[in-house]
Amino acid sequence: MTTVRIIGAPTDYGANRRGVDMGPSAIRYAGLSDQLSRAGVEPVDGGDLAVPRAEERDPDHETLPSGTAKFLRETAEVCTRLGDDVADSLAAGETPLVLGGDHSVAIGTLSGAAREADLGAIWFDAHADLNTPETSPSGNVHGMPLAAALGYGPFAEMDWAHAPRFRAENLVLVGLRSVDPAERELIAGRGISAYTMSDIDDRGITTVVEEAIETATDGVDGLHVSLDLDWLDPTEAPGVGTPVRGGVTYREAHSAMEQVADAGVRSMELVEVNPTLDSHNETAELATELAASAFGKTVL
Ligand code: HAR
Ligand code: MN
Ligand code: MN
Ligand code: MN
Repeated sequence: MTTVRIIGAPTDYGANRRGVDMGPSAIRYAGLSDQLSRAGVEPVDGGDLAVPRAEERDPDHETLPSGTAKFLRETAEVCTRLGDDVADSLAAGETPLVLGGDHSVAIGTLSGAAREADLGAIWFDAHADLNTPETSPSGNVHGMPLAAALGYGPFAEMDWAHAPRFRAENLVLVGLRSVDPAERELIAGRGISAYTMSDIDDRGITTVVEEAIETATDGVDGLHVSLDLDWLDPTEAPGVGTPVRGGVTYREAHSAMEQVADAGVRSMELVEVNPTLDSHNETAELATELAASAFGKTVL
């Protein structure tokens, strides 16, 4: 039986709106372990990483020669420990499931998951998360994890940020509807596969995800699934910090997760759940249901 190791990473360093640090509690409270058991995997909860509250940290954001990345030192510190935990879990034969926290935690997940294996990733997100400190409109690191993992811009000098065996050729973005100009250039210039919401409208979720799996898994050892809950339409997932209208439906999201379950998930993360913006914890509940689908839960 597959063991899924739950690793909480309760950060909100990477986002403007506070409260996403409560994501791991909200997701657990919504019944994650039960859902995973029903999916036929064995959940093991490793608890949360220690993450100092932002208020206790230096409010001076690290200014790099070429731009700003808020709380970059803190992000580096958490992601380094998270990367080690993810790598240890994989080495023990488990499937790590990281609970964010804001999407900057993906820097840690990817660096750990791509340490001993060639990694492909599908990024289910309204956003491209490809900004560098020099191109970011906000300075928020949750808009930068993919640029960090791939070593773009000033991240080239930051070894902690790299995912050593993860290449742009095996990255696929799915569900885009908010992309900054510099991100658009990187997608075109670095050969990153990307599907917008219009592609899903035109071709259907099944075809898009089928192609995404093919590209992400081509020639690699395993698949990472990064699920930013703002991928879904805000009517389904209101409890996220940066909602963008026009996202996927409840059923499209499940269908996509059922497809990745068939492909096999080596590591996964659920990020950007902000229970303070939610009603009755529904976004966390949705996250648990989608994780169960991704780990093979079926109706019959
Ligand atoms: N692209 C914008 C920025 O870099 C917004 C990032 C939005 N945040 C996320 N990422 N939730 O998926 O500031
Ligand atoms: Mn994101
Ligand atoms: Mn997003
Ligand atoms: Mn480098």
